Amino acid sequence: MTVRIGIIGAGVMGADHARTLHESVSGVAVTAIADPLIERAQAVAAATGAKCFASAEELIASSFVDAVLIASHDSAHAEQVINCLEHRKPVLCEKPLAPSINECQDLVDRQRDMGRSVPLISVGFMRRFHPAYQDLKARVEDGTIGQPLMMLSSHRNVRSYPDATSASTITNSAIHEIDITAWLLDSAIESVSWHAPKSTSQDPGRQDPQILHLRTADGALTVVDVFLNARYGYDVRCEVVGEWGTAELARPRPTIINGQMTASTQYADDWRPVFADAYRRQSQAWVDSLISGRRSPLATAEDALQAIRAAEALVASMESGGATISINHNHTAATMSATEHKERTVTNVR
Ligand code: ISE
Repeated sequence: MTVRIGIIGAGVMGADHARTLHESVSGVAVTAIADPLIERAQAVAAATGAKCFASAEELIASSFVDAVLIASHDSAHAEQVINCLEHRKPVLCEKPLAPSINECQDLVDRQRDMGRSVPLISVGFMRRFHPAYQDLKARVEDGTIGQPLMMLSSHRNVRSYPDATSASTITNSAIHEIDITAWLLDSAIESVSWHAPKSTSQDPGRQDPQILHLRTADGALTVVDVFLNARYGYDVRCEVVGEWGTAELARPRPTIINGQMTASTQYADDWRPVFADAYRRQSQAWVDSLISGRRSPLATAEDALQAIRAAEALVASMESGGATISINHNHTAATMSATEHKERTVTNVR
């Protein structure tokens, strides 16, 4: 069986997903690409012979498409996922599922109301498929380092993408750290706080870097620095400190160059080479689940809702100058406006 996939968004990630699916994933054909910039869609479609659409709606409705991968702007995700649900088509949506609690809660509710035993929504928190993160999780679970006490993480990009804000640093980039913390420690994030060191002169429009504190239900604390204009290279670090040892991601050192009395290694320019294998394994796992009819092993809409709750709480902490904000995961945010949510959480300052 071949699953025919339509990709929405022919930007950096849409193009990357198309290449990965076409060249490295079995059981799949990329049959459609949609982008409002049709030349962009055509450029991505060239290698796969996919049909091009100028609108996401047409692609989702197309009889050439069995399942949809969404790699459009974060702000378009919710509407496009709803459209996939209406057409009963499985969808892998890039993170964040949507940039607000209300939208994510709405998607969770709509999917639940469909009453399907196999949910349609999967979310692209690809780090869960990165072999080194999986090994780290296994070490935490098998007790090698004892009870995890804290996690020290860094998320450093060479340069920020255009039109980003201090808040989207959290909802678009730090959301990876939020998801990986809860997944690795197998414990929901219960409270957060946001801190600002001196900001770089490279990006005057926003606070960069940012320091985030994420406290999980079992009391562990993750400290993350997110620095989107770090310039020196794409660099992701993670060390879990346990009661009698630590486990950390090895720093990427594919080659060592020796010369001029110096040994040096190179950094990637962005996340794609670093996580190429994770993207491939995630896509293969998704396609395999579609072929077998089993539940997708990817992050769920509920996982994405938990992550955006922590992200919104961090934005609220930012807006209140660094207060500690509690997160209530039992709360149905669908009934609250974003402002009400912010007010409610800010009053929960410890
Ligand atoms: C981007 O959207 C990603 O998903 C990357 O993994 C992340 O490193 C980057 O900061 C985000 O902007």
